[in-house]
Amino acid sequence: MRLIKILMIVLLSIFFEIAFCQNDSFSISQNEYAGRRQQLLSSLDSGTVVVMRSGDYKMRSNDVEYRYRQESNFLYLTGWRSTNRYIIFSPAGFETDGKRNNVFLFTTSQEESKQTKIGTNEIICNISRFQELFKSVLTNAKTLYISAPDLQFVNDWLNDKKIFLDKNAKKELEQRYPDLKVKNALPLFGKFREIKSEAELRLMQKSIVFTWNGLKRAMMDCKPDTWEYELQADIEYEMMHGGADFPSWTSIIGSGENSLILHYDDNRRQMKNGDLVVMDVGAEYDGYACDITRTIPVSGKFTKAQTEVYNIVLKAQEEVIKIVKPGITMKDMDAKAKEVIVQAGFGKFIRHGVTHPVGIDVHDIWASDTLRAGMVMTVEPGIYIPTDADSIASDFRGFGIRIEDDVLVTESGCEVMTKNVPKEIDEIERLMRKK
Ligand SMILES: [Mn+2]
Repeated sequence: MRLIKILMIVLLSIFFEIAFCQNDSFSISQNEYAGRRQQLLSSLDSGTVVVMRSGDYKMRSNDVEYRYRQESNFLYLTGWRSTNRYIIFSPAGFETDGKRNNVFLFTTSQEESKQTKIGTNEIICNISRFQELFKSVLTNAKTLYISAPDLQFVNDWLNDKKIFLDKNAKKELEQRYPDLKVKNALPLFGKFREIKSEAELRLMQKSIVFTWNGLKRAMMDCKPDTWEYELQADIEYEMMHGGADFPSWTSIIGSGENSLILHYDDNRRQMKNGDLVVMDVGAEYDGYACDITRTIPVSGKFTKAQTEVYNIVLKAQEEVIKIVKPGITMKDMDAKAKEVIVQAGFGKFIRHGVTHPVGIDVHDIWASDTLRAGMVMTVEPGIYIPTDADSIASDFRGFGIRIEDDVLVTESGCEVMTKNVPKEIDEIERLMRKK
């Protein structure tokens, strides 16, 4: 009996190991994180030090915090998901515990220390050693780059005083180390983060699948008298059921005149026959976002005026996607969308740019706005016609239409990562008939 029990435990642990590894193949590997740290390190001049702190908890209301989200660059370099962590990069190196190290990772977690695979020039230290090591590393540094998400602007409105915590910290450091220049670390990361690895693309593709499942559920559920929050629930149900961390931002479900408000997220309106509803949503899966918008008719059928405007937006989107390839700029993309919409006579109803990068952040960071293979960005033209637009026939007024896909730049052109999410009018109407 005992032997069988032991055998069972062994078999079960092998099974879990396999299950865990399979799950892991979607995640960013420890090697990839270590590679990213080495890449950043080797891009730095020898007199440079980079210091980074993790993100902090943010208060929602008395004693209640928002769910924790790691600061994006910290996440990019470690995969760690906790607050009160630090990293120091020192290309010159510093002798610690009998060897010269260039990267110092600070944590209190045994688990993180055990799981994190470090290179020969890296060391994991307890947080209690941070101040001592930081001071030592700074003694010979010329430039210090800081990523300090908690040192931000504070408005002391009682004394009518604006307090810039990061500027004050910088001033004090520069006084203490007269040869030191303190700079913001943010611009260091764009050139690495802008190119997505295979593993990153797999995670984004996962987030797209859950978001698409949600949009499909919402399209099939939508009818007159449905509330906006019901569609939000449909979409977020599929995201969370799929294992997403959370929606990457508060889902935007804007119907009727709410479709004209770009960042409307109250989602409290009951939808009426004849309305359009803009759904701008994206899951965050294992740290990676996607960003998809679909605009659908609440009744299940677009009106004639809605069809006309919708097809102009769709054409603008298709024309932009056609020109996407390495060497093209974001400005070129904007110009192309504008050209199509202006030609159709709706130029004055453009309200936003046609693209932004997507990745760890839903509005991700790039170092340059010229496209390179491996970049992912949205293509999202929109037309928004206010109710008082008296230059245009009345059945064209009072609605907004946006269509948004996520596009990967390839060597020869591009690939629409969200291509399975229907956007042709007949595809949407067909799906909405399937209740
Ligand atoms: Mn977007």
